Amino acid sequence: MCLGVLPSPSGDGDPLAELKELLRTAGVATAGEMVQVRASPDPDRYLGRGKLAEVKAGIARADANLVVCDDELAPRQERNLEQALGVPVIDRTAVILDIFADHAHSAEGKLQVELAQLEYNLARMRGLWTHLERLGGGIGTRGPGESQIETDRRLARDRIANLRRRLERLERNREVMRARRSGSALPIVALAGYTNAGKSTLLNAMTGAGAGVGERLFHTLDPTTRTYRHHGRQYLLTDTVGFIRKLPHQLVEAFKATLEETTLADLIIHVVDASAPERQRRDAIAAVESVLEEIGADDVPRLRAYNKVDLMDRADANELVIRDPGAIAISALSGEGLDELRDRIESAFEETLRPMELLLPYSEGAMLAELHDVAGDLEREDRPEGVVVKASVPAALAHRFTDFALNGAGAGRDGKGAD
Ligand SMILES: Nc1nc2c(ncn2[C@@H]2O[C@H](COP(=O)(O)OP(=O)(O)OP(=O)(O)O)[C@@H](O)[C@H]2O)c(=O)[nH]1
Ligand SMILES: [Mg+2]
Repeated sequence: MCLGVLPSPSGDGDPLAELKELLRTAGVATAGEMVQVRASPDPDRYLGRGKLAEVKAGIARADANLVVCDDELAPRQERNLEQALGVPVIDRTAVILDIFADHAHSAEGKLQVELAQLEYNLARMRGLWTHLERLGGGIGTRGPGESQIETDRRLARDRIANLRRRLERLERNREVMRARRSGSALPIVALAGYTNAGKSTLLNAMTGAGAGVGERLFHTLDPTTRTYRHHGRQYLLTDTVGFIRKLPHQLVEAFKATLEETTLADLIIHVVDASAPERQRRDAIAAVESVLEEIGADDVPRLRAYNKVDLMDRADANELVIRDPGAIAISALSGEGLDELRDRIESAFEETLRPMELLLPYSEGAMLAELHDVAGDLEREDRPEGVVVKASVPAALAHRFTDFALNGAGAGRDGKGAD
């Protein structure tokens, strides 16, 4: 049974659609739902008293064995609701944590989820984690006795400290990898967006990678980075965990390191599911913007890509882009708009490029290969003393080639093209 509180009657769409989708992903079937319109949830019981009786009758009618609320519940609300309704009550955060627990594959992802779960449980003095499917299967979850709770809390705190240490170690490894990556100074493009927007599908379409794609929520938890070439130049493209409205705070904390991949990018492509109903789409965009702000990525240049336009009327898709200047319409599935996307990414980096004319002796084959990677297609002319090339080199890398520069072009302090 799904419950929600809305500040005002919903204009369009189903206010509990996302919660039901989350539950489906967690393997729980929805037997019924109820929404109460009130300024804010009741601080003691989430819903008003009258509504509670209605919900209780609804539970009996639908033979439901679990109640899920679309907001994060205070421990007190949860306890009172369980008492009043006679079935286990969980909140949106618990559902999301459960899905993350199921979808975490890498060592780091598993530790991050466990940390988030422990902190969530510690705050509500619950016993150790009980898997949702078991709850859905009807096993009650009355809390353990007082002394058991105390032991659990101490164990949980020790475990939290231990997890934090291990995550810090993993993060240091990740920093080394990042440094190596940025040492190559290839442009880094990060995909960000609401869960299910099509980020992994886009990564696959752009790079030929085999990243997992799923029609359920939060398919991807671990960041994946792949390369692609456009006009000869190499780019790094990173796909990472999807965002959601009311993303549990514990998860943003635990996944900070993973989410930081996004803040290190030179450009963020904000992938939007254009085929979603207007209101849902607007909420999703706002949720992503606010998480980006929270993780400190709001000053990274951004390009909004309306995906899944293959599912829409051409006119509706055009309208989206007209109303959101600078945005682009694409379909990761059909490939529509992807050439334009590559061009747009390229031009975002063009401003950071510096034209150079170099003379590379034939003994510098490795240098020529490196130049090709960072500068893409080259204009070259073979001469007896070496190859003369004209190339656009990222300003940050120009110093690597200045020894070979002709007529002082390049990394000189002429201010031209710097930064
Ligand atoms: N019709 C259509 N479907 C798409 C398109 N892009 C993605 N999809 C579908 O949308 C669903 C979600 O795609 P994913 O690529 O897994 O989405 P994601 O953003 O990586 O999702 P999370 O990893 O859960 O955050 C899948 O069923 C895809 O096949 C598109 O351009 N058109
Ligand atoms: Mg994905």
